[in-house]
Amino acid sequence: MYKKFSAILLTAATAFSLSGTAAAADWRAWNIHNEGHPNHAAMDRFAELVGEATNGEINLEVFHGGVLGNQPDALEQVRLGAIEVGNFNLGPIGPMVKEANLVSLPFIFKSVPHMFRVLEGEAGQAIADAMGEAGLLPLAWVDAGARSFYSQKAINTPADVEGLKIRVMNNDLYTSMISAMGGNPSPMAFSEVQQALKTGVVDGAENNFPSFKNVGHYEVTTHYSLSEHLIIPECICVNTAKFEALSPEMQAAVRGAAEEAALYQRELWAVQSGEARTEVEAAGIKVNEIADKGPFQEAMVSVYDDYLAANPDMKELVDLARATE
Ligand code: GTR
Repeated sequence: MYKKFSAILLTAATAFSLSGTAAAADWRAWNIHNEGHPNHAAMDRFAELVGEATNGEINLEVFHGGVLGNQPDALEQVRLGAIEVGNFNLGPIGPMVKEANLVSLPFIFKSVPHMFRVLEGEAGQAIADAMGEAGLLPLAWVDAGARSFYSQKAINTPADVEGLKIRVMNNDLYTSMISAMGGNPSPMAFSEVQQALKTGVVDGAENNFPSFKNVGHYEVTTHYSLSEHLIIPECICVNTAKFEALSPEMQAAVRGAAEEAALYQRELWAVQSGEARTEVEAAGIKVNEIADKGPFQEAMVSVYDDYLAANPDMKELVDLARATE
């Protein structure tokens, strides 16, 4: 009898907690992108899916366009739990979570599918665990294509970068990367890059086609050179403590929503990155293929040597990535 009663109570409690009648939690999500970028649509979809999967118990509001702060600041906010969720690039996570720096080593991945295979393997698990411990639990990985250089001239060899002031994201690996080619690295927030390109504060930057297009960098440069030197994944990440405070059912609901939103993002990315390229070319951007990326890769040998000398414990992850087919 007692057993039956408690079972009924438990069922009622479950129904209650998933019915939307329990106090709903308001969560905020950070996103850097504006409308028209695949991640803008994917994050809106994530918010809808979270609402559906949790029966409204988690009400997720997405703040697009970086209005909650620049990326390094927003990362700290999520780690602290002041913002619950974010769509983050792993580049600026490297200075906070050493393992995440694997993906910021130039040319570490052979292709985007290779990058995903590495993330799905042991190396990806090590990165996810370390991020979770740092307060930034990745729920799903999303596609950010490959990053290439753009400026007022075509870049075909590392020598073409010599003397150029190139904006990079906040991570010492990127400053080393530019310095190794004889360029002058300039770490800067994404929101400042268009103006910096326009006024000549920097001579160039590097990014994928959707970001190059979405924030108007193509309006203030002339050449996009397909160096594809970095293939950096992004995540839908959540504050670890807030996620772990959820019931197992709610955790599964939120994770499931992130996984579905990430699949949607990858589909959008596949289509819209091609469209972004077509659009910037139609607007006058000259896109040049780089027939031989060998000289760029050779220029990165010193970046790897210095990085691994300072971080010998990262060798295992580098070897794992390289050994992944
Ligand atoms: C974009 C990325 C953003 C941000 C930006 C940048 O491709 O999606 O999260 O990292 O690049 O260059 O700062």
